[in-house]
Amino acid sequence: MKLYFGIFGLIFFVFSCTKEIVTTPTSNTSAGNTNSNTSITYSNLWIPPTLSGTTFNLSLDKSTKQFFSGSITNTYAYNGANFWGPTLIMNKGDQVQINVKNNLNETTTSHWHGFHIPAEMDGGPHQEILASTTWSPNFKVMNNAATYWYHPHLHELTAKQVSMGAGGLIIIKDPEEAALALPRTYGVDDIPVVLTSRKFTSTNVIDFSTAYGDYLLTNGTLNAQISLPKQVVRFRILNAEIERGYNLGFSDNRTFYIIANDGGLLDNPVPVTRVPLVVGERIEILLDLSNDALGSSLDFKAYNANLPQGFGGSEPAQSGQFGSLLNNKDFPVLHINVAATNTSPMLAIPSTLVKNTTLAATDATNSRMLMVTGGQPNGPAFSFNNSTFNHQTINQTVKLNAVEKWTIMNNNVFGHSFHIHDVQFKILSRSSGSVGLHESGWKDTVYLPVGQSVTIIAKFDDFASDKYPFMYHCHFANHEDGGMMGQFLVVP
Ligand SMILES: [Cu+2]
Repeated sequence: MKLYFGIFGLIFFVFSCTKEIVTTPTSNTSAGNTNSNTSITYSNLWIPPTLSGTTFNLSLDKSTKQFFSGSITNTYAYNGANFWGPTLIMNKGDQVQINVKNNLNETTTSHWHGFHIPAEMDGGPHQEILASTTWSPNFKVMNNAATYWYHPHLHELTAKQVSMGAGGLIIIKDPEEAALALPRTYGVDDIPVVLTSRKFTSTNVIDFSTAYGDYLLTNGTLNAQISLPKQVVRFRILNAEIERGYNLGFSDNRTFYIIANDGGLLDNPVPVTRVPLVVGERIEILLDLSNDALGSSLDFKAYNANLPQGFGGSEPAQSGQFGSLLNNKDFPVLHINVAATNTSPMLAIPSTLVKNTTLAATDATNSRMLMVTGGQPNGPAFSFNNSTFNHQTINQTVKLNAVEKWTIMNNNVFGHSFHIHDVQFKILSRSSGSVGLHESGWKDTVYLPVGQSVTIIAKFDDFASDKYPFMYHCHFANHEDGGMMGQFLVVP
């Protein structure tokens, strides 16, 4: 049996490695400074087009992308993209309308991840968009300037539709952010970096039944490279994976600066050389290229080898449901070529950003506890408090304007990524003893390591309804589809 799997694994590995990647005509070949023994053919990073204003028209369509030589790959994408969708740019305070046309032949939904909006506009599992119909939510943009995203959230089809490519970024702008000396020329010194990986069958069909991909897609681009000006640049990074976490850094181990978490800018830039990013989380970073030589290159990398058990993608297997060619190894996510400084360069890291209000444990008016359950071999799927998601079951009821502490305990078998709709929260404490400076800002998604608990605090203001619930769930789409999700009402 062992021999059989060994041979099978070897055949799978050799086969998978022989996929010939199709590159864009403008690509060039260069040896990255961490790949001196192998020459990688890069493709230019796809920068999603932008939509702005107060009316946004999205259509979710079947599409295709030529990832590899041979068969073209069927995908889902918004507005005619090959994979993924346009970046929506919104201003805080605007009343916006979004028209989402579903051109698939299956139901979908469209969730505005991180947004503080009424539950009936949230695009969760209850706001179904049937095939060939259009859903038109209308809401006021109340969130801080930061990077958010939209993606399907239909129960039991989220993993499939996200794996097929459905998703997009949302950038919110506000006056506080605009007043700071930060790079903000989209695609020039303000770069979207969406990380996800996919597994493909022998005929280049996306396999949406697995937790981990064999091939990294950065904005949907295989082996992505970008030319960046010799100055301070900003990355808006989203982990749009199914389960994989990332431990991000640069190939020369340089210091970079975290300036924003999921829901807004931090008080001050946080210098780091590595940062973990689990599924659904976003960070914005500043990368200082002003001292790099013109024409030099470096890699933005996932330092994913030898991470703790329970971190998504740390499993050693190279194939099978929880294996992939990228598991438990370091790999590049974006090759950077240093180009000429542009006309209005930012050349310094600001010392301060914004003054955030905060929530302290003493502000809490109520506490509740969630336990990660299930997920044992041959047992029921992962859940919270032994309650599998059911559309008709309200799991929690929160009073409007309550400030609540939620402790999520994970004395279970694997790590998770915990997301709450409606609110931005602060992480109060981790049982491991420390909340990282890199996660000290407003959050809507938090890493839940195995064997640990995390306590968060949030105010549930503005939107009460005795009819429309919000979701809380694991953001591993396969866990969420399996029922690791609950719903709460905010009541007057
Ligand atoms: Cu999970």
